[in-house]
Amino acid sequence: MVQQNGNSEHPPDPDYFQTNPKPHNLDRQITLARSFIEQHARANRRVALVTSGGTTVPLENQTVRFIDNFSAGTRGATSAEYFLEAGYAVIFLHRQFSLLPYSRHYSHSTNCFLDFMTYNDVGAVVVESEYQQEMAQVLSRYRKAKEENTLLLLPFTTVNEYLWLLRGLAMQMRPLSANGLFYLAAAVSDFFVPAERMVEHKIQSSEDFQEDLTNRNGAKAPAAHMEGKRLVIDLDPVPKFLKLLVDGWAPQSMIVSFKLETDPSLLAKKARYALEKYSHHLVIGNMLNTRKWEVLFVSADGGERWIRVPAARRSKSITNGNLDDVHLQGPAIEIESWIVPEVAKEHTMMIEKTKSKH
Ligand code: 9Z3
Repeated sequence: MVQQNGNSEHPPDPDYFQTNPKPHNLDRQITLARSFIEQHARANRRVALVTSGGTTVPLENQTVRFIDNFSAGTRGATSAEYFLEAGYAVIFLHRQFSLLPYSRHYSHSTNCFLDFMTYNDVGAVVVESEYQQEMAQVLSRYRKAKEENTLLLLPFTTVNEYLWLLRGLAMQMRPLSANGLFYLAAAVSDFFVPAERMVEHKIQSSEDFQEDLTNRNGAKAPAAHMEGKRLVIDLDPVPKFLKLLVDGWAPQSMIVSFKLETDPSLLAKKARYALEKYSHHLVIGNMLNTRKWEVLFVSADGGERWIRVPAARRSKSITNGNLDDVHLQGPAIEIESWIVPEVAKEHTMMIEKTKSKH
């Protein structure tokens, strides 16, 4: 249960962190983040925590099966690059093996790095001449981030790892005060299997090998079990971590969340609802099918506005080639190159406001 205490500066964490195990590498990840944040706090640099990719919900402790959340990590990885360009240091909290800043340009099945390579006259492997210029630009930005230590990559897989990391990182970001920004693009599970209802071993589909669930000595009913030939899954709701983040873990940072919908009639309503419920700064709404070229900004001041890349500037690869009759006018635009500067502008306003209060 989350205890309600509107006046408390740091509301107590819910039972969640008492009853769900701390990931084995959490301390190491938090230590890395601490020194990264200290470095950038000393330089008075803004730090963005960008979350990216989908969380999983394991059905077994020794996990063979799990439920996944949709996200390739494009939004997060692309946004992280634009935050770095805007002068932020970035903690990139991402689903392991999802897209990463910079390498994303050459890691997907549609842009496999091998397709950019060739042999030169003496048989050495080189980049094809037509890709040299673009790759040189990506490489120089990547190397700059490495040299200046402005990009920290931290992976998660399960929703449990994500929640522990988000909480731990938020606590570390407190000294940044208003210079901290949370940009929550990860697709986070709404339902999960709590540790106390997780089975240890692979669920057996064959009736001949199913576990006997009688006489469990008062242990709670497992969240996933077989009933004859049917697999029955009964999930708990994930605690409302955005509320905890806003009220308790990072009350002075700017917090931007994303809202993903598939029914267009719900998007604005649900985005506004989330903003009012959690009282953070900005919700960016997006539809599954159009997310790569349009998003809806819903702000705390009541404002609602769409950001749209016109058809003539959308990449064919993101529209599945559906733009054959549209005459491209200039290079394709990534929508994140418009989203991130807008977020940074709002962040500047928030920082100014905070300063004028002191
Ligand atoms: C998003 O809405 C992201 O923009 C996408 C990005 C997951 C659509 P891709 O990685 O996709 O580019 O393939 N993220 C937020 C999804 C989410 O779980 N939001 C929660 C909700 O809608 C609130 S935090 O309730």
